[in-house]
Amino acid sequence: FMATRHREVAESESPSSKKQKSTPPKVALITGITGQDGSYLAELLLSKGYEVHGIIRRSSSFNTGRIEELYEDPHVDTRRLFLHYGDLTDSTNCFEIVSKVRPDELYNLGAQSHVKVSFELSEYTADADGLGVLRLLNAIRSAGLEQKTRFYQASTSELYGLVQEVPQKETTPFYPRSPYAVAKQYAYWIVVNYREAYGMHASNGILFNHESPRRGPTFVTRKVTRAVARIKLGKQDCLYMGNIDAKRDWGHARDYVEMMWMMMQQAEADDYVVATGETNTVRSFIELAFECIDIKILWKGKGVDEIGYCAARGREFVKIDPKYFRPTEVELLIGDPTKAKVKLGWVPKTTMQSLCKEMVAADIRLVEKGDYTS
Ligand code: NDP
Ligand code: GDR
Repeated sequence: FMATRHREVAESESPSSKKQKSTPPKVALITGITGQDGSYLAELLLSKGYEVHGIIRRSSSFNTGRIEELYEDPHVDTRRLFLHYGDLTDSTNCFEIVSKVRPDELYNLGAQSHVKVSFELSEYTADADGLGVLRLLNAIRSAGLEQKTRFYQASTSELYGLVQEVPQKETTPFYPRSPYAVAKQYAYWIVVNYREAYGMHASNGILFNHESPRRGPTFVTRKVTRAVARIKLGKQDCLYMGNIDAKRDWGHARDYVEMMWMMMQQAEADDYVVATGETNTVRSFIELAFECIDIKILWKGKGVDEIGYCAARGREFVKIDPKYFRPTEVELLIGDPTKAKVKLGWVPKTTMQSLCKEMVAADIRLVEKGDYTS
């Protein structure tokens, strides 16, 4: 049903291509609108009065669950959300959408975003996450929009990879540790290069990990909170994990998309770290999530034999499965968001504790409803 509706949307004419009335709304184009960040950003921009265009991929099953609430009937004249089929690996498609939509702001959030998967899909990841950015920048130029369209690139703390300096800030050298991060390094520099070469308003948001109840279920936080919910409701016995000693600077996706928008409102394009400035181990996130369902996790054993158990319940809940280890790991991420604080007024609003509680509660509701797909 949604797929049919999307086709109608993609083929219909949008207000930006019609004759404008009085003050036209700002027009934004979001790649990756069906993802975690894309859905929060679309909500934010719609709430600010933008006309929002999103690129969605053709899929054999629905991939629009996160933006279902925002969907508007294509036959309603006042609608402000428009969806287009597209893919960052298709240059012609990128050009056609950019030249048709003529966005004031283009947010490039689309990517094969899973670090572990990038070791298996290395070439595809390079194409979509690296060259995809070049395709969009060239589309803006070819459409003659380089002085109109502002560009946001979803850069990442994964660029820092092997620790060179802590906390990590805009000037910290990059040392990418995965095909994903290497592709994102190309993306980062092509954005800087087009800014310098062609005077484009193109910015990199170097965002540290950010999570939410909408986080994909194979990323670590959501994998844990979903498992905790399923264990509480008797749908799962044990949680199998990879490297639980990795440390991450976790924030909330809803807070972070505001910073994307803030970067685009600055007179000058620039690159910013967005982070909370606090770091925690995967192990402590697991402990916190289990605490939400009154299970105190203790640890015994070492390495792949380590086990998380609860003495009071006399049961084991967490085990290590080396299949989740990565060929090269990023052990420690902790960001210094001083520049974003000073120039953008960034204040991280959500602690890891409240984020974890919110995610566990949301997953319990989903499991209670019998929803295993989200
Ligand atoms: P998600 O994985 O949730 O969403 C990725 C989005 O990209 C989805 O909409 C996906 O579509 C789309 N996509 C994937 N491949 C392509 C392609 N070839 N062409 C067009 N679209 C594609 O990621 P997040 O929302 O978490 O992250 C958003 C961006 O920010 C990504 O670029 C990610 O690498 C980056 N980032 C994320 C961080 C985080 O902690 N979340 C931190 C730093 C950077 P579909 O739904 O069809 O799969
Ligand atoms: P990351 O996120 O690789 O930081 O990339 P992820 O949640 O996948 O991993 C975080 C850390 O947890 C360790 N880990 C596990 N990870 C997963 N997915 N599954 C497990 O079972 C598991 N066990 C331990 C990982 O080894 C890692 O150290 C995310 C993505 O959103 C990227 O797109 C983004 O650029 C970065 O965050 C910033």
